[in-house]
Amino acid sequence: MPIHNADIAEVFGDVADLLEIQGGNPFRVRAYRNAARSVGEYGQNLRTMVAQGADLKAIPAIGDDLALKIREIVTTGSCALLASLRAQVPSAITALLRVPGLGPKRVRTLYELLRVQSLEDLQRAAAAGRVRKLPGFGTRTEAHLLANLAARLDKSRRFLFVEARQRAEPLLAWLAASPGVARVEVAGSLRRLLDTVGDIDILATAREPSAVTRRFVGYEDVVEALAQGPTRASVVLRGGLQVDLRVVEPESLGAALVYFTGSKAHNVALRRLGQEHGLKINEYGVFRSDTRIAGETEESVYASVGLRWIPPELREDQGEIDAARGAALPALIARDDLRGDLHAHTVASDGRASLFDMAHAARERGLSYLAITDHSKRLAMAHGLDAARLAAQIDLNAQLTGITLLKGIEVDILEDGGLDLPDAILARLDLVVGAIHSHFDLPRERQTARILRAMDHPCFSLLAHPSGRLIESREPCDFDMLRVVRKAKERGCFLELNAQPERLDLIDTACRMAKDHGVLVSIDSDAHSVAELDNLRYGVNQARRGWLGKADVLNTRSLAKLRALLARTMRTPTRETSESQWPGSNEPCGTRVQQQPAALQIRAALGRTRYTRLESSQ
Ligand code: DGT
Ligand code: CA
Ligand code: CA
Repeated sequence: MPIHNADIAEVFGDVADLLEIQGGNPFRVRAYRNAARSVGEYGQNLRTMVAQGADLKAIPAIGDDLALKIREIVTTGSCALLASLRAQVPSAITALLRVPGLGPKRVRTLYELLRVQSLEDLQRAAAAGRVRKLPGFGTRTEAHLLANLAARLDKSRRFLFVEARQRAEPLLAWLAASPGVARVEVAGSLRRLLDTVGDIDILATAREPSAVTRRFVGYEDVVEALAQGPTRASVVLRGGLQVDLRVVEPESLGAALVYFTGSKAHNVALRRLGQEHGLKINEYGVFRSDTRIAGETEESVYASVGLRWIPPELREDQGEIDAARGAALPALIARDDLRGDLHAHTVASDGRASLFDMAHAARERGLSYLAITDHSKRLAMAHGLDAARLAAQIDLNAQLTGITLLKGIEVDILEDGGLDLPDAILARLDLVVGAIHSHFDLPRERQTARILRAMDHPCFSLLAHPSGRLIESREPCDFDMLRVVRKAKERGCFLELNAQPERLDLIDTACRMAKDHGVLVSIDSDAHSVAELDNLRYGVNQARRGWLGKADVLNTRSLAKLRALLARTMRTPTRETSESQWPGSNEPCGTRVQQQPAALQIRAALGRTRYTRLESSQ
């Protein structure tokens, strides 16, 4: 079976997981993780590159050893290292890593101390109260695990949009190349650009339908044909994703597309509207008595009940039908509307490309500004940022044409809502991106208070990946989104829609809440490599699901307008400002920064009252 980039990425990811479970060298683990990511996002087909003898080391994060591994996987279809790791660690154990709340370290503890090897083992152990006694676990973690496991064991797996899209594209091309095929269209959640996809739905029209279903089950990636008939078939692809194909009559294509695009809730609402018009709407067409009055195109189906065509992203029965009747559908944002990106990393923190390379790549992608927002975590860097790095950014701006770099930071929001860097540094930046990277499981009241307090900081510009969720692997934090949106409105700051495919955070409904409150959303790549700048389009997908138009998005603004908006979020901290002010924040930074780590400084500077307020609000 031919190997795709995604397969190689999966092998490297599995190697990293297994090495980490075994307590392997963290650098080696990281090398495999980076390689997995890099290969997964690489634009060219590695199988072809190997066949052509191309230099695999041109791929970011791939050195000699990993290049050999890629060659091995492509030519033999397997990886000896992975096989030997698997022989040492029970295979079901990797499934444990996908349980929210379990990382390699905890999985290792579970395996070593309780011999837990599968989801079922874990459920038994947790139900018997044995998990809470392990080091690093507790009653609360155990309860979380039980809840997550129950959800996981009865719900079939969902796939990231990006993976489903990657698997679907070559399959669609394969079907489109079938003799006698006229149209091939994707439907279902994939067409609605949902962040996760349960299965792929495809519709086709063809002269000879059974020839298409035959060709479909013969696709190179099919591992199992679940059903095959003259007009429909279902298969499972390598990787476990199911695909349903239906071949329909051309005069029904529009009706079938509406039906199989869904969502179910949208269809139900549409059918009800049809009934009010004395019409029957199904996957074959729109009928009055037994006469077909529409169905060849989607437009004709919607028009039959007095509606404009509704973009698939909006078909969730969330008011889109009323909007389509009143000509009030939003003009949705498109990728080309974005003029810049306000969240990106470089080698100065955990990014993999230089400042220069990121700037060039952003310009190549049609962006006119890019905010460099490396992490605050390594405190030594705070000083680097202060001097060398800011200087480098300014120098680079002088050399660059066609793109402007903005000085930013991704600063950790500490457990108490303080920011992980001294105010004096923050106040010198163009924007401050605040993010939660720890204490994801605070109780709702405390989590909300923590975020609100961070946003109250006079230099706070943008709340990055607000919920902290990682799709299928970390649950969102529990906090009051409405209060956060209102705070953003009050402070004039912004919410991010992080475009990493496993984040897509804000979720669609939160985007809409922001829009309804007049809070601008920033669609950011959070790129850690040049290739990840292309994540922006996944963010745009999600924004469209959230009803956002060009005007609702911060980074559709020109640089001048953006600067003006950002400047308003950067108030010079002074002791006098009330509520949102930190004690001690108007100290000049110079000498103090050198004396002690920033976090200590901030903690020392924090007033006792604030702690009291946070605790008492619980
Ligand atoms: P997924 O696959 O879970 O990500 O979500 P969908 O929306 O792709 O759902 P799927 O694959 O089960 O079905 C595709 C579309 O077909 C769905 O969005 C609406 C339509 N559909 C499926 N079953 C029914 C049904 O029982 N009633 C109606 N009205 N529509 C259905
Ligand atoms: Ca589906
Ligand atoms: Ca389906």
